[in-house]
Amino acid sequence: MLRRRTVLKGAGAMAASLALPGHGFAQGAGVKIGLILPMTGPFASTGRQIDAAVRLYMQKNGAEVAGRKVEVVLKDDTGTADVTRRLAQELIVNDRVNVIAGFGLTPLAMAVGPLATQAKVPAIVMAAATSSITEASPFIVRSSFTLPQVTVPLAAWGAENGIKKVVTLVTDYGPGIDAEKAFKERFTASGGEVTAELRVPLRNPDFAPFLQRAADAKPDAVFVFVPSGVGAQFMKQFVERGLDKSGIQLIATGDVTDDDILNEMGDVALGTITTHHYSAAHDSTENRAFVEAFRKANDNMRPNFMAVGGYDGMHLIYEALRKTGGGTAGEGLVNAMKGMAWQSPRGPISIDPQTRDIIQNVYVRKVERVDGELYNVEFATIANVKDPVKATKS
Ligand code: VNL
Repeated sequence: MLRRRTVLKGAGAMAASLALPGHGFAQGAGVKIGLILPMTGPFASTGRQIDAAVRLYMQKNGAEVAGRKVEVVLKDDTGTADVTRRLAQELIVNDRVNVIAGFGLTPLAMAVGPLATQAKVPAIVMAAATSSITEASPFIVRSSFTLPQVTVPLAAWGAENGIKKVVTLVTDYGPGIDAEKAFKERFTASGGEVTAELRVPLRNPDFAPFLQRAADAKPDAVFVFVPSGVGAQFMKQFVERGLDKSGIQLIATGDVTDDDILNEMGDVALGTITTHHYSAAHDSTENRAFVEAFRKANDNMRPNFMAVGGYDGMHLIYEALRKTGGGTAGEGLVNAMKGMAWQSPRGPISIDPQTRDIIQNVYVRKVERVDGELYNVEFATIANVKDPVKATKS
């Protein structure tokens, strides 16, 4: 009750402040972007990657667009939805930001939907990947990906490559449930069978009991989704339970073999088949330049899929501002983003004008050792994939 009252009061204050003349239109005034990320807590690697990518984008493209200075205000939500909501509200009402961006996990993105709608402030989702997020507000535009988008191609690959029985093992919240559903639907449509569906808690996960159940079911493969950063612990327990020697194949979304932690996993990760929209090993001129500049600016850190979501999110904001001639009215910016298409380090991408979600290539990859380091090496491409959940609905 108390919390509800606070939010309502905040919304009132927001409406009042937005009614002030000149909001966002003062000639020569700066454009402010409120960047809300988990910079501490269990998902800090996501914050670190996106923050670094945002800074790199500005370093390469300048801190000015359409004659206006761009200023990023970074806030740490620690990965807690209540904090994300409070920070978004403060940024909109007190700092008068023109855009909010970031959102490391689904509950954090969901928490700002109503605020974005009330304040008419674009919210660029650079990380979170549950399909339904873009439906939480007409002001949400996504530069990351959706779990169904990257999972369906893996289910198809498995069915075409001799895998008949699968146990699914996912983190028990939005993106994991999306992945579980998408995998089962596509895999069973091709005659495959999902013999068990296991869900592991998001907070302090212990994979051991679930891995034991997966081993006991003796499937051809285990399909796994865990969020970025958690894959190393998963892989360690996979080995401890002896699953690497059980003949059960590991297939996963690229969140598991995250470029940020892949090298730490060691040889056990070799041969893992995954599908995803970005690999640091993606072979293109744009990506080689991106990886090199990112490493150089960040103590040799390798960019992962979170980084590319942040980098492309900044491109969306910059190009939308260029199209509006520096205008920062929320509707104008979102309209300018709809249908935008460009070459990302991940390959060609665009924003679906109907759903405000990203359309992109999904790659099938295998973990290999290249020049002494582990990489997700792409070997097949499924071009221009839309989020399949919303594609079916519309
Ligand atoms: C989410 C999806 C988060 C995929 C992730 O890492 C990820 C999410 C933090 O929507 O919460 O890899």
